[in-house]
Order: sequence, then structure tokens, then C-alpha cells
Amino acid sequence: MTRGKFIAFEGGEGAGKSTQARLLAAELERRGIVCVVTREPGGTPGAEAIRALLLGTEGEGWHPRAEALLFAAARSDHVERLIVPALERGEWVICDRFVDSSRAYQGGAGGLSDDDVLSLHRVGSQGLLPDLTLLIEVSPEVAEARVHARDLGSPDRIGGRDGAFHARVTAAFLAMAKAEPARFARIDGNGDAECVFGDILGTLQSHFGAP
Ligand code: Z5A
Repeated sequence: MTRGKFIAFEGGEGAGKSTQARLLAAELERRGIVCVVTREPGGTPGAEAIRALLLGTEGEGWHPRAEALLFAAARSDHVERLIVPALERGEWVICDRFVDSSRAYQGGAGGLSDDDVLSLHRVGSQGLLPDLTLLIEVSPEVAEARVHARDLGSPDRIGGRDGAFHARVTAAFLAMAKAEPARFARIDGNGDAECVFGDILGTLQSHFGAP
């Protein structure tokens, strides 16, 4: 049995990750590839319970260290119970955020070192990394307009942080993409969804050959 491919979508809030993950899953299924679409934090009942703590008011005032531990715990369950079994069945896994979000939000923007975040990932998830990470990049104005239109001004606890925090997130993602060009592909997410999806399909073609 050939192991499936693991693809993660990353980027700031409102970049279009969930939209593109759904489009990709539909296209892969159309080509006869079985895939699982999942998200972080979440994806298993235990990890979804941790998500509710992290994004709800219970998490108010937690230090980035506490956040990083909980994201890593949620990810550990997600990797062990959903991601690895699916890959071993030969399915493709499309994940809306993964460890690079912890590196960007709790690391680059929250002040933890990249080594510390990756250490938690080694303990929790045996250091599993995606085969390909699609970083969807949009301008702050586009992201804000999309999120505002969708959430009508009620962001979650982390999404609602100030512009300086989100600018540090963006800078951290960019630094990772530049440091690991073999795993990351940068996608311009400012255009309409079909146009962005066309770029993603082109990237998959050059990364994996025709799926
Ligand atoms: N977080 C963390 O701190 N550490 C971690 O390790 C992890 C996560 C894993 C999860 O929030 C929060 O947890 C997140 C990071 C933090 N907080 N922030 N910021 P979430 O899962 O609830 O939300 P999100 O991951 O930030 O994603 P999002 O807001 O749902 O955005 P998105 O998935 O990138 O976008 P979307 O839902 O596909 O699209 C947003 C809207 O724009 C929607 O109405 C679409 O119809 C529209 N859209 C999408 N694409 C387009 C295009 N191309 N044109 C026009 N309109 C579009």
C-alpha cells in the first residue's frame, strides 16, 4: 500500500484556507483519490474539545506557553488517531492548519522559540511534517474584509488580536516558507477562489506530478 500524501494549508485568518481545502478535496475525489479533509485545532473529538478551550473565553489570559502545550496536545491526538491511520490506508490528508501555525502564532507572534515549538511537536507528534504546505498569502485589507463579512465583527479569541500580532504571524510564515522552500509553496490568495485554486493545482502538479 502506497502511503497517502499529507497536504497542509497555512496562512492568516481569512486567507481562504478552508475554501481551498474543500475545492482540493472535491477535485482529488473527482480524480479517484480518497481524501480526508480535517482542521486544527481539532479533527478528533478530543482535539475538538481542546479547540473549544483554546478559542473560547476559557483561554483568556493564557500565556503562549500554555497555548502551545494545548495546541501540541490536540495535534498529538489528531496525528495519532486520524492523520497517520489515513495516510497508512493510502488516503490523502488535507489539513487546514498544522504545526506551522503553532510556529507562527505561539512562536513568531507569541514569543516562544521555534526550537521550543518544534520540541513539543517532536514529543507530541513524532515530528510529523506535511509533504507539502500551501501558504496562502493575502493582504491585510483583503483578510480583514473577508473575515468581517463572514463573522460580522465577532472574531475568535486568537483571530481578534491586534494588527501588530497578525503582522508578526505573517512575517513568521514568510520566514518559514523562505527557509524551507522544498516543503512550502507560496500561493497568492488575493484573487477570486477559482483563480487561486488554479495556482494550487499547478503547484500540486509540479510537486507531485499528476495525481
Ligand atoms: N492557531 C494557533 O494559534 N496555533 C495553532 O497551532 C493553530 C491555530 C493550529 C483557528 O481559527 C485559530 O487558531 C486561528 C489560528 C489559531 N486564529 N486566528 N487567526 P479557525 O480555525 O477558526 O480559523 P482560521 O484558521 O483563522 O481560518 P478562517 O478565518 O476560517 O479563514 P480561512 O479558512 O483562511 O478562510 P475561509 O473560511 O476559506 O474564507 C473566509 C471568508 O472569505 C469566507 O466567507 C469565504 O467565502 C471568503 N473567501 C475565501 N476565499 C475567497 C476568495 N478567494 N475570494 C473572495 N472571498 C473568499
